[in-house]
Amino acid sequence: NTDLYSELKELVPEYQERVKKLKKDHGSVELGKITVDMVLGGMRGMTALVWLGSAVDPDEGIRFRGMSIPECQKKLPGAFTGGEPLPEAVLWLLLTGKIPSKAQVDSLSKELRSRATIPDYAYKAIDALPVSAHPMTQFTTGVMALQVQSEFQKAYEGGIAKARYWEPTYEDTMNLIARLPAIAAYIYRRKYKDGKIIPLDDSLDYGANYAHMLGFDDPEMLEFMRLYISIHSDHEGGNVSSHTAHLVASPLSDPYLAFAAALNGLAGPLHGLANQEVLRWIRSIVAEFGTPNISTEQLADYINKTLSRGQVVPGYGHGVLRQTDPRYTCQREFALKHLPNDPYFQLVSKIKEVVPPILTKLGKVKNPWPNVDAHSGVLLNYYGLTEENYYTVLFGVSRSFGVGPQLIWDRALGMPLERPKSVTLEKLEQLVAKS
Ligand code: AMX
Repeated sequence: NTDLYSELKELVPEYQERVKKLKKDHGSVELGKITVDMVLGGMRGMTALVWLGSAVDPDEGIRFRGMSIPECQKKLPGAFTGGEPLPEAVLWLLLTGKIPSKAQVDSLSKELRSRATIPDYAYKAIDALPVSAHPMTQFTTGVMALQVQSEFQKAYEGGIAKARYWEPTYEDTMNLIARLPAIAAYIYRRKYKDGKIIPLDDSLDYGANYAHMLGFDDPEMLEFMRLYISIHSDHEGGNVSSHTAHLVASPLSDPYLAFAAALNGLAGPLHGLANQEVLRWIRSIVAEFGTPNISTEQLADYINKTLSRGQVVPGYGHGVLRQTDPRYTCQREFALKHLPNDPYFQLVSKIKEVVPPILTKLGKVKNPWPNVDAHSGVLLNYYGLTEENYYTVLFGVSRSFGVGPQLIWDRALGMPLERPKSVTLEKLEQLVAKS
């Protein structure tokens, strides 16, 4: 079966049954304690969400439906034998839990291309903003304009039954994913190039097409883009962008509304904007010393200077991870293969040696190791995508591959409106006094 919708339709009753059984037979099983630290500490470690597509192990990092990044690289179809996983393959895997064949992936590529028509008013909505607007502001605006075509909203107004909510959610999600690259590429070309739209190439897969529409045709860049989208797709459900999408969709806001909200969370410097901050910080090091070729001592001084200004070292640390992010490692492997002599890559390698002991010495940083954002910028910079303020848009396009499938499952599984309990500070003090 090469049709993703039919494949999903077959799975829905089985998953619904599993959720029903969990609720009926085990609804009152306790999963852990809630401490004051958790309530005051951004809910770290609190098991509070179900997320089907992926899970993050603190030491081993992300697994997509149980598969590590190296396993995905081995088992998911690429554009050519031995190539990086195609984002379409990751989408199929996240949605169905099954490894797709090349024929299934090719069919999905085609389906996404066929859905990629952009209404003119979406470009006009972006044009209404000054070119100086941050690319993420322009991106959210474009996504909000696409919302006008929401199938879910139309179906809801038409009185669709609850059991069928997931069907227009699927339509919206696939349309949204399909249309993001053209919107995102338009923003890039408007802000940094001649403003002319490069049309979709019917012979290219999703990742390659996005690079092509941005204006890049080097096969190595196309391949990096496939890897980039695949590894940035999903990172379980509690991170700000994923959790935001799930929360905002929970009162039955459609996927466009939910995803635009997710993008606004991704645009925060402690989350997705960190990739922009990393390259900017690396450039500031190079500007300070006049060269990327600096000694370990010079680098340590600069890191300490950053910290003494009360700033964080961007690209280091994580809310869940406690080891080097495998998304960092696979980008490093890509760089070692394709650009081992690039001076910026060599500086990134040096930073990885010097930062962790310094952060560890602070005594408060739970994870001194690099995350995904510590690496992506130098690779993009090498291939000519040098405008770091654009980087979070690439992350945003990719994140739709993880958030979208979960929104479909949220509706298929009848997930309710999300509404945790808050307490006042006085109430918290009373509760503590009683214990
Ligand atoms: N540089 C300096 N200080 C850091 C640090 C870093 N890279 N990472 C953590 N710390 C500090 C925190 O600011 C906090 O200090 P405080 O107690 O004075 O407020 C202390 O260490 C404890 O923080 P933590 O429990 O280790 O981290 P967290 O779960 O609260 O936050 C994160 C995680 C990612 C926000 C944090 O590590 C950070 O700010 N990193 C830099 C920004 C970054 O790279 N973000 C991208 C993360 C991945 C992503 O979402 N794309």
